[in-house]
Amino acid sequence: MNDVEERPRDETSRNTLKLKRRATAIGFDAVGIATLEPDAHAADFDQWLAAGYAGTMTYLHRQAAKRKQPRHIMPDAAVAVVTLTNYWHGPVDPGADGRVAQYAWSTDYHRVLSARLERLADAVKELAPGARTRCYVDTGPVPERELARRAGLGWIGKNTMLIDPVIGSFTFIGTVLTDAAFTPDLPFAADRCGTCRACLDACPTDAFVAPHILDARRCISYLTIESRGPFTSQQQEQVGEWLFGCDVCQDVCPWNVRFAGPTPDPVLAPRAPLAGPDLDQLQKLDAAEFEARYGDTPFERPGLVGMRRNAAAVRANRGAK
Ligand code: B12
Ligand code: SF4
Ligand code: SF4
Repeated sequence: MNDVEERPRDETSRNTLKLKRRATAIGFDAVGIATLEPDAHAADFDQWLAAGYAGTMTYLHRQAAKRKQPRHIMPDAAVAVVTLTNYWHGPVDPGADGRVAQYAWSTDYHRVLSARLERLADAVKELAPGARTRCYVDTGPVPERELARRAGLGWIGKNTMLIDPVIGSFTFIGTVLTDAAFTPDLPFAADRCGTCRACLDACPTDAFVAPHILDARRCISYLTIESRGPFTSQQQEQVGEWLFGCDVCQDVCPWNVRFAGPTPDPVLAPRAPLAGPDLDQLQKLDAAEFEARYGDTPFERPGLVGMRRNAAAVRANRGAK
């Protein structure tokens, strides 16, 4: 949690302190308050879209205006209450086949965090009766990393991740926009990447065009989760041993290597068939079996067809090895 005054003088500061304590009690690992002025990187975002780096994620084009002007997401919103939730489970065997990104080892985080954010929104309304709130996690036109940076929670690294200097980058970002008054935190101004470029050099597909700029079309996370249809032979090769998502540019980051600690959160505890699914079995599942096993997990996004495609690619790459 950010440093907070022990004896706040005015009601807004007192309420801010109370809200942050409630956030911690609900289970968030860090919380801060962000202002909603226009994004200083709006032009970079436009260039990113114009270069085609969003691939088939056309919703990013549709949401662009609101992302650049976060105040327009919710009329009358005064601030965003921004939270981080650590989901890291510890170091893994980097040579394993059929790897699954750690964020997907447990029940879909959208479900888990949406429920927690609603409880945080209730706390906002208790502290500021009549306040309006809107909760977002991943879905919605919210520039989540930028708001987290503004809320003082960390900096945006060369791998484009929001890095908290204490927790690292294996975190989910969740926000509550509200018209209630809370005291904003100081934005995280420092860039603590320094001369390091470990993430840029480690990316298996050279997906970083430059520091801070990711061509999503080359990113394994995009290929295995967001892209639809069969892989080209090049895409199949790019996927390597990754069945779902990719953690390479976070696994090598010194801020994770040195400081990240496994989450003790029981709700985020790994579920066995998610962390290391049997590829043969996955390819044989029918729609009903897939739904029963993975319906409440991140695998639901690519669905059975996408996961079968991914499993076939990993098996082919394994054979080629
Ligand atoms: C689209 C998307 C993706 C795409 C594109 C990723 C990307 N880097 O752009 C794909 C499918 C590839 C992806 C992958 C992953 N994602 Co994703 N994704 C998103 C989503 C929905 C939108 C991000 C977006 O707008 N990208 C476009 C770029 C241009 O915007 P941006 O990353 O926000 O960048 C801002 C700043 O970098 C700044 N900026 C621009 N230029 C510059 C230059 C400098 C010098 C600086 C300082 C800043 C800066 O302006 C941008 C706009 O405000 C967000 C949720 C959300 N609503 O924000 C989750 C989100 C970013 N993803 C998340 C996660 C967990 C992942 C994965 C780790 C999952 C995995 N293990 O496979 C990977 C990580 C890959 C990576 N290195 O980014 C988390 C990140 C949490 C964190 N601590 O940062 C988010 C926030 C979801 C969440 N609520 O938790 N993702
Ligand atoms: S998630 Fe993997 S493929 Fe995507 S940028 Fe990071 S290292 Fe590269
Ligand atoms: S690996 Fe190095 S350059 Fe990349 S985000 Fe981490 S500190 Fe920054």
